[in-house]
Amino acid sequence: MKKILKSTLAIVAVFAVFTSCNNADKSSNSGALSSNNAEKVYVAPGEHDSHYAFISGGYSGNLTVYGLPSGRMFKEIPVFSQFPTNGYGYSEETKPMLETSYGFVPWDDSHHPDISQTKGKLDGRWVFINGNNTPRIARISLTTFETEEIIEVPNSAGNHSSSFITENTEYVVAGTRFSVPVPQKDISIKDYKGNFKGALSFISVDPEHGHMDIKFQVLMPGFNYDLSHPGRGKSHGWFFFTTYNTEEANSLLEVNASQNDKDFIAAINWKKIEEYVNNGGGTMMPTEYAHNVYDDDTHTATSTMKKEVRVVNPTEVPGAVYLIPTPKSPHGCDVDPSGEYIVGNGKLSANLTVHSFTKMLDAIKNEKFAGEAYDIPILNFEGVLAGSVEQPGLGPLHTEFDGKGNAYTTFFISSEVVKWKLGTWEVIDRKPTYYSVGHLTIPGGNSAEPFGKYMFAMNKITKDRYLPTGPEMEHSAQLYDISGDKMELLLDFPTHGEPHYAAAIPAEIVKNNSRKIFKLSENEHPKKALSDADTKIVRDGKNVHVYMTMIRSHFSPDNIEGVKVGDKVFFHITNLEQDFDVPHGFAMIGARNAELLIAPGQTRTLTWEPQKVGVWPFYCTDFCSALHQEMQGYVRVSPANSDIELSWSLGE
Ligand code: RUQ
Ligand code: CUA
Repeated sequence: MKKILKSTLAIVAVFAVFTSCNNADKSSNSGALSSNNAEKVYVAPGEHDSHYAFISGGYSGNLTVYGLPSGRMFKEIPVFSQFPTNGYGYSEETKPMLETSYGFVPWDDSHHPDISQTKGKLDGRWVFINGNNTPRIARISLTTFETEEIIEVPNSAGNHSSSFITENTEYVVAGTRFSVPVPQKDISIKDYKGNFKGALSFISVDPEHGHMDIKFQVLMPGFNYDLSHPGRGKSHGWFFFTTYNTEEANSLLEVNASQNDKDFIAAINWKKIEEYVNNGGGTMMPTEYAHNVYDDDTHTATSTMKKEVRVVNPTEVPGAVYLIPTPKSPHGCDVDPSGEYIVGNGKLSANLTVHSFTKMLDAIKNEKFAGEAYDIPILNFEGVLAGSVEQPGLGPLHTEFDGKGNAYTTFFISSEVVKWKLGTWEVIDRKPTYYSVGHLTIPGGNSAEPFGKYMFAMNKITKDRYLPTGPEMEHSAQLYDISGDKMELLLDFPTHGEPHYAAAIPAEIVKNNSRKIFKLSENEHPKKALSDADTKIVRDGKNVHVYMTMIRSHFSPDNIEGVKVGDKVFFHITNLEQDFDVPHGFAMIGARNAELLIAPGQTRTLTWEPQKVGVWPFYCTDFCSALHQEMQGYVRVSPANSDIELSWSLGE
């Protein structure tokens, strides 16, 4: 115990030394970029970037869209968090997106975006991302750049080894970081060992519309499942998950989960389990999870509560689950483009361990086992080992690939990216990062066909890289040119929230499908108004429904009377514009809500409960024309007992 504490302290001390010397070193490492490098990131005014980067917003719960190589931020897409900027999670149409089995949950911690693939190549249709805290997986459309679907993941807690997709987007996979009692029950925390379970969920994706459905969950031993990646090419059909805390400790994990010399990578033959399940295998377990789907035609989301999920015990399907010993509390689990190499980034290990898929199959066939854990065979470490990169750095976290036989690994403690060669395991280059890098991304770097021109590192500590902004700084990414033998630092750019990972893709694959407007002729919102003739106000008890339109530069109607204190007013507003990039906003004084930002052709609803007698204005929040400041209206609010009838007008 003493010894373990000591080594943990030693690592902390090393970390401190490294960060401080980064500081002292700074002048020699920055500011000296050649003008050649500046040209490489210069995108002239009006020109477009060559790549999109979708960067997770971490504890913002959202996803941000950037351009590469400029590092310019284009958009924040709301996913798991309410977003007052456009009313996501505030409007009646989008509130159902944030429903869960715990009720309305307006926030999450988003981690790992992954772009859909066909035959192992990025196809640019959707981005998936996981909510870590209240386990959920979201699907975002890359035509509308809006969140279209969110599915909750039951029996999971700390949905971290997610959301990675198989090579034809057959499944998006979600694994639990925290093991928990399954099903949940009231037991002592001390009874963790042997009683808690780690659910690995395989969520099927409908190839046409992308709709998600939990096909099955594998109930694994109570380890922590940290990250995962699919097999590809020859290893398609398998999925790999790193584990730590194979000690199954339930307290002071920084010490107690660092005891085993090796933890495991769990190898799951999902094809085999899929077949078992298709033949009726597994057990339906009662549970509750929300499935929320947004419809582009009705412009409305619906939430359905599902009541059961199919679970599979690994011992039910012989030959489907194996454990590969991997030093030492591995974090990232990365598979190279060919599908042969599986990299286990052992956080506390001196060397970087790479497993061979071919040797794994051989070890399984010849039963080169080193024991078992909860009846799951443990493969012989040497029997599966492809090789290791000797002492490449301190604290490896994640690895990506350039498609030219090279791998790039981030080292948190020594704060650097190290380039090494697959097969020979030799280190080719290393470059410092400022500071303490977590994930890195190469466009397509976790697919069969990476686009190995750029790599960017996402750093956890920003410190002195930018002008200070008080005690808290935004995190910082650094873009490198990796087209040559040596990596070249090109650019620093700030990121939003804490980016845990990013998915990036050449712009051509996405940009031509990007939607410009929603057609009014296809608007199926039940409360739409497509012309002045459709506008009206309907009272239903204390509920008042306003069917309103907006177009440059007025609302119809813009004068409303007959609303009373104690009413609930629903403004159903349709934006009649059919031009690209002409949204209108809607804000109502005293609304305990947010604004609505309504895209051309879309209908949105804001709820307002007037509290005070008077005449109250509303207005458009988005400067939409020279007469934007004229885009306004009034609602007269009378006392609760008033007998003023509803009336409305425009231009009278
Ligand atoms: S984590 S810094 Cu959420 Cu992906 Cu590794
Ligand atoms: Cu519409 Cu400003």
